[in-house]
Amino acid sequence: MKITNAKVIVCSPGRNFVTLKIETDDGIYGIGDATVNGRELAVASYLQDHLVPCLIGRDASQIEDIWQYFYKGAYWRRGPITMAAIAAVDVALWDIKAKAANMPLYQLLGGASRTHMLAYTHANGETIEETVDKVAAFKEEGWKAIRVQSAVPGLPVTYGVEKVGSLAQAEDKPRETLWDTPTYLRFLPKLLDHLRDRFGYDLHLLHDVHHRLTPQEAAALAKEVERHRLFWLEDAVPAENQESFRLIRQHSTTPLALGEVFNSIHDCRQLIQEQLIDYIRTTPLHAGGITHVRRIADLAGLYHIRTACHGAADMSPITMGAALHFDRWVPNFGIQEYAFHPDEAKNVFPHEWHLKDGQLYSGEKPGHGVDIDEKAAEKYPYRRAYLDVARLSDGTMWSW
Ligand code: KDG
Ligand code: MG
Repeated sequence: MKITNAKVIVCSPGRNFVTLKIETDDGIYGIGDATVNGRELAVASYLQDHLVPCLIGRDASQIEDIWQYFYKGAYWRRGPITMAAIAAVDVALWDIKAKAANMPLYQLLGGASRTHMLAYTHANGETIEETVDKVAAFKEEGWKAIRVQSAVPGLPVTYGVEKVGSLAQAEDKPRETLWDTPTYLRFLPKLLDHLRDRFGYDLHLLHDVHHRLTPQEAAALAKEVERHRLFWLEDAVPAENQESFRLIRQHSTTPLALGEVFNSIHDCRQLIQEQLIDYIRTTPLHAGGITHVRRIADLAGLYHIRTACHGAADMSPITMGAALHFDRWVPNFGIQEYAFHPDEAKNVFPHEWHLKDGQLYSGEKPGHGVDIDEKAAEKYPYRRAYLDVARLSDGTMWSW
């Protein structure tokens, strides 16, 4: 089965998405997501200008060889743009292979380890009361796990407290937000106190620190919130320095999650081998496709670490489809993040996966079960968009 054509489709149905569609000489096509939020055109060019010309004429069934060809052949290995581009090729090829085999993708990976996936979504409130109300509403809908973020009084904008699906779409330049660690550290335990008072302990609560703390601050926070028995504390510290997680680990038993920004197994090798985390958040998009995330998952499994694919709305419904087939198979599955896509995106990307009572289902259609309506995509041209940045009150740049 030869690759006859590959095209890059950039569209903005509510937010920007970059899609690769690979076509073959026997009429089967597959699609992969290459979206890197805020840097979409860089990865579109990487695909269009550098990978697509090398794809034409190749045997679409050689997924592993094509992965190695682009990874080793780049010479400049790893990095979010390279790995997202390779991921789009990889996911599209797995889609093609599964369609050719007339099987849902999870069957090709080794078959189902579970019928459906535990998922968590986001309760983001402007006030503690609003966050509590949103948690109550999600609980009522059947959600078993909820990420809780609340605006921190005194800070004009707080991470996560945004309209669903429209995170950070500033078009001219990044919005500058203010960060203050002591204010946040005083506030978060109060939010969690309210939530545990109201809902007890029979509900999984998660919280995303979004890379804002130092290891010492994170260790103190993780220790303080042990009493709230979180499902996890996410991205407590920027993780370039993997060994900094030792300090947090030595001081607390609060479960730790990270890895949504990682793009290869080397970004998390030490974290995994020293058992410094509990959940690894790499996705089949930013971490090199199904081919690479399954390697990360296998390494993690040796150390009792479970998977928790990033599922923000800034990855297209294709990534959710690929992740759910991966989740359906992976033996050491933990949880799947789910953030609601804008309605326009659901129309551009018809999909088989679905949500029911706070659980996710992969669907049974051959392939990963997500398609692209190219005519509909044309109605939503690309709009430049940026993620926020953060500064301290004296102007110092901070991690957002
Ligand atoms: O593009 C950045 C988002 O994907 C990120 O802010 C979302 O942290 C996130 C999460 O946990 O979903
Ligand atoms: Mg996160």
